[in-house]
Amino acid sequence: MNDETAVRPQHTIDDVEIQEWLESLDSVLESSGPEVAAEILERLRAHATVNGIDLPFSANTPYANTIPVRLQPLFPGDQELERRIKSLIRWNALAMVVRANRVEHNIGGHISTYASAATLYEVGFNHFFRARTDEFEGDSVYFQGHAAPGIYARAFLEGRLTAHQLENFRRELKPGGGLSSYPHPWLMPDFWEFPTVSMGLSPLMAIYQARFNRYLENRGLKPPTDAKVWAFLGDGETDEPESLGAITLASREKLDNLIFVVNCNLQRLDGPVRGNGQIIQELESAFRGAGWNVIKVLWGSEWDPILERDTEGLLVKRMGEMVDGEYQKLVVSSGSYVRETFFGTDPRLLKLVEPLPDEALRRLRLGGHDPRKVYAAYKAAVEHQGSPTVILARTIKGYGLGEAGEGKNVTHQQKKLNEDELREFRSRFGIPLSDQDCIDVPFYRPPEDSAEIQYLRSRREARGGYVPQRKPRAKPLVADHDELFKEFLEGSEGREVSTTMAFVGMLRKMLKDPEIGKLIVPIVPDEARTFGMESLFRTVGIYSSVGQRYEPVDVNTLLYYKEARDGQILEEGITEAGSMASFIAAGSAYATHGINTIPFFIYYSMFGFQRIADFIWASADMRTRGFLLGGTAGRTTLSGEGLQHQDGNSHVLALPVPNLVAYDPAFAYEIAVIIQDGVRRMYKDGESIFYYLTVMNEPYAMPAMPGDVKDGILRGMYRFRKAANGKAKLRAQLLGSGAILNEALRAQEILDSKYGVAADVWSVTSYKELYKDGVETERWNRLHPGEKPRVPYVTECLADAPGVLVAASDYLKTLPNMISKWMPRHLAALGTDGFGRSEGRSSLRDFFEVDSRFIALAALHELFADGKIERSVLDKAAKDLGINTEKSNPVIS
Ligand SMILES: Cc1ncc(C[n+]2csc(CCOP(=O)(O)OP(=O)(O)O)c2C)c(N)n1
Ligand SMILES: [Mg+2]
Repeated sequence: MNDETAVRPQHTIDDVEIQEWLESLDSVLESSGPEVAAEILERLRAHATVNGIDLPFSANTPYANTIPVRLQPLFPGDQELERRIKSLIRWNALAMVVRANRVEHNIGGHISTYASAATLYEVGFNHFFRARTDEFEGDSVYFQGHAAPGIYARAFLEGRLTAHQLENFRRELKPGGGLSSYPHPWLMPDFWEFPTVSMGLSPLMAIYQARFNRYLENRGLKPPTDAKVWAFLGDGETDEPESLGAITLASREKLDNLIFVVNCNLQRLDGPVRGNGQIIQELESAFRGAGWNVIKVLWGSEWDPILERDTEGLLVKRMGEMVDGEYQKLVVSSGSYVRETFFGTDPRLLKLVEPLPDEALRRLRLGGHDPRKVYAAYKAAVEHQGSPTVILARTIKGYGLGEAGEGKNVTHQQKKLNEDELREFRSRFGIPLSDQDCIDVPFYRPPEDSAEIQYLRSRREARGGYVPQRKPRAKPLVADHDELFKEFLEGSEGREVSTTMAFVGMLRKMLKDPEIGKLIVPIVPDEARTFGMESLFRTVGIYSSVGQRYEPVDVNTLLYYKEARDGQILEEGITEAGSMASFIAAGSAYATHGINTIPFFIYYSMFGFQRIADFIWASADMRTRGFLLGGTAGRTTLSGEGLQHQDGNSHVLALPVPNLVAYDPAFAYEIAVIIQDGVRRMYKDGESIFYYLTVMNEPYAMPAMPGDVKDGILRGMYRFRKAANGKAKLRAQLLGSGAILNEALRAQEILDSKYGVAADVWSVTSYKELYKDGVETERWNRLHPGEKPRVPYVTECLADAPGVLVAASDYLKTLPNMISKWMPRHLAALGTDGFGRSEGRSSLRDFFEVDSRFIALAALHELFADGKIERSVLDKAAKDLGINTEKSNPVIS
């Protein structure tokens, strides 16, 4: 204890004093309004700080509703009818899951997520979500994946899905079709728009979607509207780093077209989200700190009169004291327990609820289950300007399931209800089914002319139609773009350029094209200079919703950093996930906006699939179109950077994405052919595919296209250069990809000049395409044994190509190996399995054994194995080529 505190008189807080302060604030509120009250509090805070009072920082507000009763708008709907409709949806959603699991044990499905979120969705459906129409672009709604049964159940009442389809929930392969477990546009392309079930992706995608909507407006590609992006998330989901990872972008960009609704049922799959804390308060401070408008919807209307009686603020204080684990327990407890545990801490609190019987205490609703509170929050959110809004709505997981799981830790997995539980649920929600009937859990839809169906239809009509609904509306492109790409087929006339430079040249030209120029969306995560794209800064500008408020430091240079409201480049900063979310928004605009934007997302190739593969998977599901470009690709082509940067994996990681077309091109003309064809397939023919191309930074002369090899380029391989001496006795076929094709060409010379081996060199542009063709051919032959067998393309290519086979790429050996079974002879596969190294290109290629010497040696070894050359020739070759046969194994060293 220091002297100062020793002499200071001890002063305990006096309730009377507090009361006086509160009363005077109330009177200011009444006489002068909230702005003046806020100003006074702000001044008090400043005064306190100046006088040395160390006020702890808190971004939190009390554990109370953000919107006070006096500011609550009137509920505009027929509350009773809406309750009945919601009850029917609850029943049918439950029926879907229960029935599905009766027929097929373990087929899964979730009851409790929708049960907790029903009011949050129904208020949205009846009063807010606007459909996409010819006149209005519509709102974009990201539904929580596990709430899908509720969304289907509503579509059933709307007459959009049949009982047969509901019956086949999670049984998509049943005759007549079924319903996918979660929102998958790939599987239900007329219904779902946004894949959300991999948790954490949808909040980030929604933020970038809202931002992209503004981008389209600021660039004049669509008129400004007040369309909203709604994202519904679970409170547990917010633990995914992606969920909150971009919230500052949303506030920085003032995305008041974005609304998050976090269903705070305080539980996730295993148990409480924050048993020992308060997830709502935690989220509030994170979002408020990030500049969001936060609306807490914690307490239902039944609490209002009690709160009104509490003139001392004791109840709100008590509400803020409980941790979530305790709250969860209260939910499943009796009224007397609530009285004792919650109110019993202070006689004054007990007095507040004295008039209420225990049953009433048990039935005190939470805010997220009260349509009036939810409506008030949504209305405030859509009217709010200048920042995005998050609604933190308190609910009960498994609401209405009673003994079958309400609020219990096991509720997430609950898929079966016994007869009593079904009857209880039926009674609680007033479903007109008899005791006997309800145990069969039939789907129930009232007649078309019932008040419920009429009301539901009229509400949707007023909002423009049904949601969700996916309706691609963009008109196909018409031009063939031959002229645009022609110059790139001609080669660089000896000038050394990298494939990245060649691509950037094409991008520059595409940006000027009258048809597609405006539609191109270049996306970079702080890597434009790496790829030599800085010239685009000046020509098309970097998108900034506020333009450029400063004079750039390099304004006097030709390529200065130009930001503009109508800038075309999305310079995302260091966020591959965010950039990918922009890619998804731009690549799906043909469906969401009816605009054929063509995204080109170029990034450091190692930080693509390796880091954000799940977003790539989601974009595939969403039928996103566009081009992903893995820059600085190739494990030995990217020199210096080492283990973390050198990518020898991405083409393997691209394999599992079914609708992704992947290429590892070597030359500019290959890229031109691939991109031109890609634009045609995606934007003219409307194929639901997207592209992955690796581009590299090794400069070399780009040859002209050797004849018409377009078909081969697209199908995955073509003969680039024949052997000079086709009559030689010793023959080889060398397959190279990307920058390693040049090594194969050098090996061709070595083999010819030193060992009399005549080799043809093939450019393999896509092992994935060759593989797809191979497995597809095999399958067709298997299923059509009576017909003339088809031949895999790779077999066809090599059928008349004599000699041993060697393939080399800058990626794992598994790529050539996976197609070797369709080759006429044994294949020696060279590749870059292992960890990269900080080194120069030639040392790296020596280390990974993929340079021209190793390719030549591999060919000689194959010839030796075939008995075509002597062992001594092979040994001497290793020596002459300077190959250390005892060197370390790159795969595991
Ligand atoms: C990335 C990812 N990890 C795990 C899961 C599996 N999973 C599905 S729902 C769930 C719990 C969800 O809790 P919460 O977000 O709070 O939603 P609630 O159902 O409570 O509304 C988990 C772990 C998933 N779908 N996605
Ligand atoms: Mg939850």
